[in-house]
Amino acid sequence: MKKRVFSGIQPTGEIHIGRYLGAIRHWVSMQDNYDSIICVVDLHAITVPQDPRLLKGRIREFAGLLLAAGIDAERSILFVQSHVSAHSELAWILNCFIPMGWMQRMTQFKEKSVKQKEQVSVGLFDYPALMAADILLYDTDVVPVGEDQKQHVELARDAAQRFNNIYGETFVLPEPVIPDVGARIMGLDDPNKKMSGSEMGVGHSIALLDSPDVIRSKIMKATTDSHRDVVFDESRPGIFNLLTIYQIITGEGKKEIESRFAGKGYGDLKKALAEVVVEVLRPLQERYRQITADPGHIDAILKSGAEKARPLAVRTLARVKEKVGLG
Ligand code: ATP
Ligand code: LTN
Repeated sequence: MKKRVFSGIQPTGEIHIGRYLGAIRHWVSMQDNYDSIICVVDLHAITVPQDPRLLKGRIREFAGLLLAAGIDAERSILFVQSHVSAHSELAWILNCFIPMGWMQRMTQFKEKSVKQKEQVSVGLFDYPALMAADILLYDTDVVPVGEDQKQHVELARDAAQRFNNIYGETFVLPEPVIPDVGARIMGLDDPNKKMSGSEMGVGHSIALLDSPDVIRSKIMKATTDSHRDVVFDESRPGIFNLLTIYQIITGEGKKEIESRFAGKGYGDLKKALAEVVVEVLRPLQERYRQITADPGHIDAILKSGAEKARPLAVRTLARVKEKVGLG
């Protein structure tokens, strides 16, 4: 039997190349060897304020981009979190087993709540419990995510273990899978900050639907430093980030890349990088146009995805309720 892989993406902001290189591209390649489930996590999106009209459109747009990036609805289950109510139900039950102390250690909450002060929602604090429910409902073995989500997957694993210790074998223990290269793509404008969809400054990120000219202009303006030589040096975060993106897309080794740019400057790297990014996104953008040409297509895929996910989730939820003595 194939192992189960589950991962999710929040339909907020734009899909940038950080999300693509750090996570989505791995979901696509894992479809061959794993039983794969990909979820557009709209309930997570509302942990911070959202415009309802934009949110609904984004859910479809994100699903379309995942399909265009290579998620195959025949081989993977692609669905929207709020279409399967078991996610909310299990999140509540898990809430009652996850100690406050564990949640208080979550670094993402600490970072995100600084900006919102007292207005921060209880949902944002509880975000990892809902994420644990997403993962545990499907007897997930592996969770491919970027570096920033590792702590959340570990909390899901700890929650599963705690529940199993109290009630006996109930949940499969999931493991995070973090890529060796590209687990944390940095902002082009500020290479000390993670490239983020909620960070909307012009020149911060490259969106999957950016035109070739926009991509070229953003990369040429990317923040670097005053050195000249093009080498992988982590103490020069700007150039290191550009080289990392180049490395992932071309699949070349570090030494090979350094010798390609020996005697050349940052400008040469930027020009070459812009072209490889344009070329990797070109077919994806073309597929996105085809997919969205039929307005009913994405909705039909999401409906069928929820129909496939629901019975799996309901079965786990029933097992949990039985153990806890509910109903
Ligand atoms: P944001 O910072 O925009 O709020 P996020 O990480 O919270 O982004 P998602 O879009 O849900 O939001 O992330 C989808 C996947 O992409 C996750 O596995 C996440 O770890 C990964 N990811 C997001 N940004 C990056 C990045 N800059 N580098 C590598 N992986 C990333
Ligand atoms: N919190 C994740 C999105 C997410 C997720 C999941 C990822 C929600 N539920 C379950 C993996 C498994 C993020 O990237 N911001």
